[in-house]
Amino acid sequence: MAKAPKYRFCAGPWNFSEGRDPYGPETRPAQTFDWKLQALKELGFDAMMFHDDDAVPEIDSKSPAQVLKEAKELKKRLDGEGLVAEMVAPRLWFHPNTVDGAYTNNDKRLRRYAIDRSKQAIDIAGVLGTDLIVLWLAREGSYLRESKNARRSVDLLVEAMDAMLTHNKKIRLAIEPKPNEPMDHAYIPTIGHALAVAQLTTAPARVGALIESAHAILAGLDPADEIDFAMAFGKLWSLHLNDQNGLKFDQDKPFGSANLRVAFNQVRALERNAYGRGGEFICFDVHPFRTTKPEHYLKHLSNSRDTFLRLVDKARSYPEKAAQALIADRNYQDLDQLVLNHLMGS
Ligand code: XLS
Ligand code: MG
Repeated sequence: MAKAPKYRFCAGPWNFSEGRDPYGPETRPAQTFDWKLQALKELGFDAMMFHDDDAVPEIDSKSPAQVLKEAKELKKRLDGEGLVAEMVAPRLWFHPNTVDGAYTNNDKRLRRYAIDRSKQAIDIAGVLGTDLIVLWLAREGSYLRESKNARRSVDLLVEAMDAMLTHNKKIRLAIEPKPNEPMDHAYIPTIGHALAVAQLTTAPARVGALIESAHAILAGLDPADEIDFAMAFGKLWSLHLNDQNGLKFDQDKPFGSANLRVAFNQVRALERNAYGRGGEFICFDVHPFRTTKPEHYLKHLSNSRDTFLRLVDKARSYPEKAAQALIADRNYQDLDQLVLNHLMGS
């Protein structure tokens, strides 16, 4: 088993969310960007991940020159705090132009908006010093099957990615699949879909993936298998660890909160593939519970990291020999118990 380097941790400003859900308002005060930067410092995290408008608020109302100026100011602040920008993701699901999708919108003019905004996100990433662009394709899918042509949508996605890859020959695109929510069905629901689409672009080597645990679970898959699959192609460029209790709305629970064994297997997959060797970060895309009080604002992040690190110990102390003997004997009954005993600490 290749040894993974020391893990480095990352979170985004949206991970300090305020508790709003479709049925009720915020339950915690909004914190400023500076407060969030300090929080990551306090946690000892190494990086921040950004949507384009996390980096430059109200981006659509600003000139390209103003956007770059603000991105430069942000870069200075990050340098000052010793934090790096892990990625930039164009937020293509908020603006009225993206109501019916971004790259796969049926209206050509609105598709143009999505591509232009993505190019601007790439420029921001350049200023922030990261080559990683994350594409969570939130509204690329359908609410009703007949409203869009799924075959044409694949072409449109490839066209958009080609435009981005051409705009800057150094960037890498990491597709973050999610099978549903907000859409009924998304066009890129799994890592297999993401890597297949990568092959249709003009620069397949620069198109990879980001796995989010909850999204894989929502697709009915085991996130550990998704990690192994992506890493077999050398294509896991980022990771959003969290947890999800079954097939319902995206919960973004702390890592390991719903299923410790599934979390353990993700850590084992990361360890056996030496995730992080290429400089990749462990990002937690987790949210505080709605009930979380303001004084516990950082707990979902510190707890996720604690669980992650304890599971790294568990992965490294896993009784591999005993497990192999049980596998050779096809004694999966006792293999199952060996895993449970190991996780329970005996
Ligand atoms: C939402 C996604 C989102 C992305 C970044 O479900 O996880 O937070 O990670 O755009
Ligand atoms: Mg995510």
